[in-house]
Amino acid sequence: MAKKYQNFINGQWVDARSGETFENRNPANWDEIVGIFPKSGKEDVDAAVAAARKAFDKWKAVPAPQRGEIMKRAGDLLVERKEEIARLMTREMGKILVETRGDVQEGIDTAYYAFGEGRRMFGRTVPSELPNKFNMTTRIPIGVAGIITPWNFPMAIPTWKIFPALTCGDTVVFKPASDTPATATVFVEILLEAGVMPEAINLVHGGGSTVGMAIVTHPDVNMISFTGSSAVGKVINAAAGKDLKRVSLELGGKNAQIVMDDANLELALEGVLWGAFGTTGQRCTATSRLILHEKVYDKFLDMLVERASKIKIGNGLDESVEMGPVINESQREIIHNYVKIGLEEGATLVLGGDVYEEGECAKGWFYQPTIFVDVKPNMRIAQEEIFGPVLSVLKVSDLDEAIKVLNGTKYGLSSSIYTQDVNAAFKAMRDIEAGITYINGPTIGAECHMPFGGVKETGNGHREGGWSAYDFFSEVKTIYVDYSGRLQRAQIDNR
Ligand code: UN1
Repeated sequence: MAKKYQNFINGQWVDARSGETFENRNPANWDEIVGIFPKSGKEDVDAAVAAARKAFDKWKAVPAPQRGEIMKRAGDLLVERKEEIARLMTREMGKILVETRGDVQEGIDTAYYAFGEGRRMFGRTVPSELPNKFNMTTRIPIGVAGIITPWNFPMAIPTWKIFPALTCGDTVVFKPASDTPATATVFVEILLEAGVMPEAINLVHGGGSTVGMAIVTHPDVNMISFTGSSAVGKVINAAAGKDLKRVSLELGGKNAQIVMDDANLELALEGVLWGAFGTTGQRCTATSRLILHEKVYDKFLDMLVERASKIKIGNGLDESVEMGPVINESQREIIHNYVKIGLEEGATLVLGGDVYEEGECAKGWFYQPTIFVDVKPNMRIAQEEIFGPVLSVLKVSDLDEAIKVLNGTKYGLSSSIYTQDVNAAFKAMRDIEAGITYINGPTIGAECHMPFGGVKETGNGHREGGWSAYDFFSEVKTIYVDYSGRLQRAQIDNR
């Protein structure tokens, strides 16, 4: 009998009001049900928002350092339960254990950052233009935060948003992806055990168009933090914009790794294998384009195909496996459809290009590591986010062309260049249009205390991670204290 999970609303574990449920299955073995979850609707969101709204005054009155200590305890509990959560996450969304452990670790790191931030949240003191007057800024909480998260980082991404929101004094309504509701539930259990005021954290399971949109359009939700596709991000931004909600969007990418002719090719090879096929290519930061200098093109391609063809595919719970399944059947169809599009556009497949159904893998949604060459910059497989283990290789003749090709998409999240030439590296750092640039490292591997986000259609200018998340989840208040004992008119009495 599969485990039955519930929503957490107004301090209680409850079913959806409608009583409806949905199943969550293992993408490596579709026969295995991970859990049964409430299929919630607007009425559940209304109850969750009402609870979060009511809790706001009390939660924001808890001193920030104390809120930070609660996040620290949550981090300690994540440490204790790291292995158990990693195993659950692998069963729930398929990525290999090494990576699900890393995902939990990212949550731990984010918790410990929050612990420190609870004692910082700096404002500024600034001189006044008038005598006997004191100017300063402080950070104040905003209210109810609507948090909508994807399935590819089921622990890390919720922690990126919820730890800063709670540390800043906001209360939360959290809708995790319906492909990864179990990991999200464990996170909420941990927050409660750590001492978060129960009504301050509300969990509502269900679909994006129902639960997600009910959160986005609810008049009592003050801000939305969403990670997902650019298409959905635009819908959310438009809907939330009507009520002037604050919105942070972390959207698609078409990240590229450049390999110059002077690069350390072994290092660049390790980088692209990890960037393109890690997490089965299902990261916003995944390397989906490889831009190769013509002088190393043939050699590097041989090295790459040789290594990529040996990637061991299978159930991520097996420690020897290097690449797990993709998240679900419809995503696998999207990936396969892109392979057909690539072939129709005239690109050449040099590896993979089909589903993978050896042995036990026939029970899951596996796809072969896939590499296209002869890709032209304007092809759809070089422009659109595929979110799977598909790499498009492009040939260029110099650095300027490499950067031009890299910049030539509507996205701008992560980017990478392998070169030993310091001049080329600095030119790339300046000219690449992306929120994140790695020199001699792959496009994946962001650290939780650094700003994370992208330019162009990857987002709307906000950054997650580090101090920038605290800027998003709090508002600046400007304070003037006049201790002159008389009316002092700025711009007038001092002129
Ligand atoms: C994502 O793909 O949505 O840099 C987040 C990385 C991870 C986070 C990825 N630390 O790849």
